Amino acid sequence: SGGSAEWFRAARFGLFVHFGLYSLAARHEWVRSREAMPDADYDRYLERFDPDRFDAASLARAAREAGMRYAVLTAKHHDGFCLFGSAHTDYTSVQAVGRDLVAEFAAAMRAEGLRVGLYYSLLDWRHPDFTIDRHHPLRDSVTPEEAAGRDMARYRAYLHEQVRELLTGYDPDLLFFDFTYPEKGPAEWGSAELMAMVRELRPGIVVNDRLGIPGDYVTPEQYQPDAPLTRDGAEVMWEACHTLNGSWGYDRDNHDYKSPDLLVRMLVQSVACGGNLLLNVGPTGRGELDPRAAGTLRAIGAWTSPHA
Ligand code: FUL
Repeated sequence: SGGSAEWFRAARFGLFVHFGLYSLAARHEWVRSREAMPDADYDRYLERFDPDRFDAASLARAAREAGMRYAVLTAKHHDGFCLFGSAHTDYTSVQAVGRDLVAEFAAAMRAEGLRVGLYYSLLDWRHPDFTIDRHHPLRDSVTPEEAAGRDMARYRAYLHEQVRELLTGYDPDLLFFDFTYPEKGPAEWGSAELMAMVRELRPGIVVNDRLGIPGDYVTPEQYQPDAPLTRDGAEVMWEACHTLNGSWGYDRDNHDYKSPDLLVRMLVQSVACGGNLLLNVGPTGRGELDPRAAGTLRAIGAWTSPHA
């Protein structure tokens, strides 16, 4: 950590943005795995992908007016689709629609004075070398021969090269890796080497703890700590991430929203316990905040900056 992470400790409140092809399905960001969709089925969303209402400037304004000081965008979620231009895959928003959404996002957030974070999924349900695992959508239909042809070392190289692209292309202030599970540990991701590369290319960057090795802060998910968090007796930086309605990706028919009042109390409790709150929105398939999400951010802003 060190002094360069001070902005993070002081920031208190950030916006998480889950946006990708799954936003078009409008039910859950895990839709591909949950419904065991083969590539051809999931490609329907790619064919229709047109984020004509993804307006990073208005997203940035909404975040600032809610009292947020940083924002984290899913540069690549588990489905493998990238919102940035990559020399290592065509499976990107740049190839699909000629738009680098990570670049748009980073510029817009900085213009509003917010720090820029990028979420990058370690899981990749599209990459041909990603090892079959219990979350993979094709887990039941892949033959042993196909699985045997997969080379995790090649995937690892891809992962490292893409993180390098994010670091050198967008100068993020924070990286949110996601995630490590018991049967796929730091060895699968080359976590130690990856972390060393990150620190070398961007000293002072803030990195979360989901590479399976210690990072700069810990990430309770959908769980609200009610006391400072400690590791080996010492307080650690933390950030609780929460959805508005239980889904990270846009979920059209889910009306189970947390009230602004509850969210403000969660923010207060995070601050009181020395942590941050990273509050998620899932823009629609066209890229805009739906009225419920936008209204929630405005209502929180009325509390954080009542005279704005
Ligand atoms: C989890 C992911 O599997 C969810 O889709 C979401 O991105 C959440 C923040 O992290 O581990």
